[in-house]
Amino acid sequence: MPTPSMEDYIEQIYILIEEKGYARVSDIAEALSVHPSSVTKMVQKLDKDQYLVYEKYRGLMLTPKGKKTGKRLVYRHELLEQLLKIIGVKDENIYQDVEGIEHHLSWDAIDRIGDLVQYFEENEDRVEALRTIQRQSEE
Ligand SMILES: [Mn+2]
Repeated sequence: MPTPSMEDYIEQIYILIEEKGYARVSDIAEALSVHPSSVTKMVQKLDKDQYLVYEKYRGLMLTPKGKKTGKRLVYRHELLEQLLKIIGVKDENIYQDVEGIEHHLSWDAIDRIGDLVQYFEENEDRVEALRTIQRQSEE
């Protein structure tokens, strides 16, 4: 199992490759606000654990294992953003809150949250009922 820090790197590398077709050490460092030397170190570890293949002058490529993991991590992040949005968390708090919780939930919990998001999305009245409770508790 990847550590929280490894998860952040895999997630970010996956996003960069999806968006630009490649992920350079400098881009990863910028996206994660870390020093390039930390990226190089982590990339070597991810290579050793077979999430990616890293060649100094050719860049890096995710392995099938790395792609599968990256895809799941991006899904998890997006699902948690959806959840926080549905339950009425302010937009300005959503990203940081998700970054804070995403590594600490089991995949079982993620699947159940997936059900909950679906429950609300299937019927707008359910979201409205929640908003009614929220308005009451704000009084
Ligand atoms: Mn994230």
